[in-house]
Amino acid sequence: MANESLVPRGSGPSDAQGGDPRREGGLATQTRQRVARPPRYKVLLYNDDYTPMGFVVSILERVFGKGPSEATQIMLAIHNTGLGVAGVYVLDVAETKIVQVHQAAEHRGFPLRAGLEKE
Ligand code: TYC
Repeated sequence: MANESLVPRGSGPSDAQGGDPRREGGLATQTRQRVARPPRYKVLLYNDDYTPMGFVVSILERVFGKGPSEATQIMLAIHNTGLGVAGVYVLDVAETKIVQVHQAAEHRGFPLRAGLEKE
């Protein structure tokens, strides 16, 4: 019991080298903890000639949680360069955001498109 740490592996300084050998009965059992870092994906928005700027700003605010100023900057960057990054997420979240963009755009009859790119 006294030998059990409440600190999760990977969060203490000694875990960087795989655990304190003094806690392993004298055996130098240095195992490296694998910390899973799921891949992340950029959600891209593409420019088109018909979707109103205000609609793209509102999508960036409502779907991607941007404030009005950042949303406007991203929209203008897309307008000027052809595409831009709306946010970066794990795959299932990124896919859900893309569906939300396409549903909202289709509902209003706008051709706005979104896509994915691995970070
Ligand atoms: N180019 C559009 C316009 O001039 C605005 C726009 C910006 C459309 C970003 C799509 O992802 C987009 N009304």
